Amino acid sequence: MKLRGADIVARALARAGTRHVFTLSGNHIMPVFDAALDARLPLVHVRHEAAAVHMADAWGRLTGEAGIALVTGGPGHANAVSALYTALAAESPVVLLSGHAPLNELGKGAFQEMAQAEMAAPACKAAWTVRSAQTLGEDLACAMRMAKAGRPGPVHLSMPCDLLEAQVDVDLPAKEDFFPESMLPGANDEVLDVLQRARKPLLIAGPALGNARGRALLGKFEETTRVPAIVMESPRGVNDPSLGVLAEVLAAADVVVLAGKRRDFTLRFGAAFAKDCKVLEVESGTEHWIARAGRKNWAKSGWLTEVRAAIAFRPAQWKGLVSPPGGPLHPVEVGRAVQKLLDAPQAVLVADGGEFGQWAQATLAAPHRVINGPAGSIGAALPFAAAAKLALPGSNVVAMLGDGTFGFHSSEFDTAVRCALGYVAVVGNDACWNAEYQIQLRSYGAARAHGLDLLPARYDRVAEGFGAHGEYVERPAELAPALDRAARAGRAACVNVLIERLPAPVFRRQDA
Ligand SMILES: Cc1ncc(C[n+]2csc(CCOP(=O)(O)OP(=O)(O)O)c2C)c(N)n1
Repeated sequence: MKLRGADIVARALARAGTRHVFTLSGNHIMPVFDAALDARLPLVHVRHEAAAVHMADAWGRLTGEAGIALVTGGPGHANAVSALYTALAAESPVVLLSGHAPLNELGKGAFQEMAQAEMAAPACKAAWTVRSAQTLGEDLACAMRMAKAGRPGPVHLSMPCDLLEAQVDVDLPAKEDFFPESMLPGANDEVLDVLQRARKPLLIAGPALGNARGRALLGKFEETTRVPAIVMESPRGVNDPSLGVLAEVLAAADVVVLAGKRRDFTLRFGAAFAKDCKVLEVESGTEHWIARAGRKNWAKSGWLTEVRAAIAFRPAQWKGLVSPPGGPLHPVEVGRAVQKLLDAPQAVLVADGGEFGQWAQATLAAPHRVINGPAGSIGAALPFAAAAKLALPGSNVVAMLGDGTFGFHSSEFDTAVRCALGYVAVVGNDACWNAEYQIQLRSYGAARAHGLDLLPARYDRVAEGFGAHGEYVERPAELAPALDRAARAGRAACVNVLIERLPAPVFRRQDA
């Protein structure tokens, strides 16, 4: 069948079941925009290329499908690359498709010519440039398979625009070519034997099991074996406030299985465990050996209860904590009010930013969570929330973000309004890049803290300017009604809350 290269791309994406393409237009990819019409491929046009990748990332994490971002060559591609790092660290299946200068002009100074695959490679599982229109479909299928296979992650494909315009005689890949073969049982029962013999075993999973499906699997494993199963996906590692005082019990474990979890900085490269603790690293087949756990008998002990209590630990005084009536609000009080929106089926919590993001993770629980993840990169909250609303349209989606973080992708309120994506963004406004300010206070002292102030800006009005709903909260009594109005607004909303400039919590049980 004779097809234009761009039609191969659009039809192949449609055949793979792609529900949304997150994109920002540009010369090199306009043929794909054109081809998307006939292929009935829905495009979500965003305001910055990094937002397209962040949306594809959240889509990948929430649905397990490869999230597709489509951007133009050169500067558009360069803008997109920074966001790949977050997807890589979060082990999210993303395919970044970038337009590219034409092959027949390379080396001669073509418009926006750039070594794109080389630029993306450090933040990708694989990155390459398509060499022939004939292989466009195959290359795309391969990229989608690679993004999802094994430990998921981003894959980049640069598509020279002369190939997108070329007419070739080629068949599209078959539907099954876009999906990895089901994982073979990799590890064997050995891991289970070691766990069975341990007194204080732990299973620590990496971010790829941090989605609802992964957490359900781990919950079942924990129920069967009474081996505590924990996901670590925060840049604060064992000090992740959503894990309470886990650090205290971690040192008591005698066997730790790292299931697709790296022994990296988040575990202090292994120093988080006792010296004589046996650490097993299991890279593949995790789901299979977890599923086989039911075949064995498992002893009961108080260890699971002890670990669960450590994770659930929050300072007792938080319960009665109230902010001064005139404000600013304490982040715990913000969390308490926001939790009501998340106590709903399929609700999604997005947490991003410095200290406020950590407060959010310490105080809030939801069936789905999308956080900036081990990359520790701030800024993705609004694109994440938009993609979450596309993935789970009937759900409450709440994004908690710092005021500094708001600025990275504030124009995504335009995308949210245009695409009718009604999430609630709660901005913790302390007029500061507080996480870095806290570093200055700790490391250099108050007299040398400088350069990190922000204006106490009206982010709610910025959102209103894009047609979203805005709320401004100065006093504690205003918060609950503002959240309620925001949730009922029927469109994206920004609740701008003036908060105290506090360091994120790090728990010790003696604080109880
Ligand atoms: C892309 C990126 N740039 C810079 C940083 C460094 N950084 C981490 S937290 C933070 C401050 C965030 O400020 P804000 O969003 O206002 O949250 P707050 O800490 O004030 O609660 C900065 C600059 C980062 N992690 N990622």
